[in-house]
Amino acid sequence: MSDDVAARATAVFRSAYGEAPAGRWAAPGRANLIGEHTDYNDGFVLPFALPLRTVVAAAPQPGATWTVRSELTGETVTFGADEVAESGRVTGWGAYVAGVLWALREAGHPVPGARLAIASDVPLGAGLSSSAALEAAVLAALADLGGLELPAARRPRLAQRAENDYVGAPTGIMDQSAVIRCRAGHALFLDCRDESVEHVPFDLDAAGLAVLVVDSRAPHRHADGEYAARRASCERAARLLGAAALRDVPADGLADALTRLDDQETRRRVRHVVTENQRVLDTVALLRAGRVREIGPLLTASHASMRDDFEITVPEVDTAVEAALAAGALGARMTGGGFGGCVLALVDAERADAVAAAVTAAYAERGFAAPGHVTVRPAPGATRLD
Ligand code: GAF
Repeated sequence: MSDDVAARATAVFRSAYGEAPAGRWAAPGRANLIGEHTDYNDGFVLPFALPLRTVVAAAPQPGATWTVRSELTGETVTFGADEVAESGRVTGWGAYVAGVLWALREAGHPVPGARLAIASDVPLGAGLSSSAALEAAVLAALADLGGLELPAARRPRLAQRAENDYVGAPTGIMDQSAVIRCRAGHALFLDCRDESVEHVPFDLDAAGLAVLVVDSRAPHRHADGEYAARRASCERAARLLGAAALRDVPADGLADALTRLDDQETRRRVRHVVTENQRVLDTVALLRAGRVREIGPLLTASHASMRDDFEITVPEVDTAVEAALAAGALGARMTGGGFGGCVLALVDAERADAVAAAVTAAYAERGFAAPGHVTVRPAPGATRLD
């Protein structure tokens, strides 16, 4: 599939510009194994890269002009120095490209003009970080074309600036870190406060396991506003508790912290973040010890916390989780920002098809549109292909 998407990017480039690209760069989508809405609380996350990728084919062009063709829409967007001098000037999918240019220039990097063509296997709007994949692939292409000194560890903040300050989505650092820094066969244990990472082995094959990713196909309902509201609520709670961030409330200090908050909703939000950080640490400890099968209950507990305390799930994702567990999944949870998106289920490899069928049947019973599903292994992060 990935070879295919790379070939498609070349074909789009050739048809747009009538020549071969100078190179191709790929960045994956991601799933988050555990640690949801902890990143902007300076906490812990544990994502892994998916074998679904966005590929950018690119070549330099003279002057400060950038031209981008998208396979998906068939559109070509062109912008110049003015559009990337000020945030928000380009809208739609082109904003993710212009945002990366803007962030690079804001950070003082000279970026050469370029022609780009984009093809992707990462589904849009499924909560698998298609936007971070686009940002990371464009960033990799521009950094190489411009000969920029830009170590991988510094790239996520640049891509996040594109998303936060150019596009205007107030996301944390997880998605950009995942798509840039993940390694095949591993999950990325990221401390979102100092961006230190540990590549934790996540060897599903050795354990006879599979991760089934179910696309809930639930329409995103007010996801942007609800995300911003959750973030604001966490930041307010941290202020009330006199903490720099909710990361600073330890699990054994939770009960005391809850007594110091003034309303039930804020207490639920704080309880989710504090317990979720601890679940990430517990999951990492099990993975380090090679006890992959045993992480299931932590995944399921994370889902319950997102459903009951953080209140970011919807009936479709709850149905998928319940059906997967009833069909024998070792654990299951929604992954990503919420209000739709995907569910991941940890299953015995030979049960993957049966679990997927059970979820599909439960959907039919509830009258939901049929879900999508795919089994995945942890894949590599952003890279130059050729
Ligand atoms: C979205 C955001 F982009 C991430 O930063 C993160 O907050 C996630 O939702 C929730 O864990 O993917």
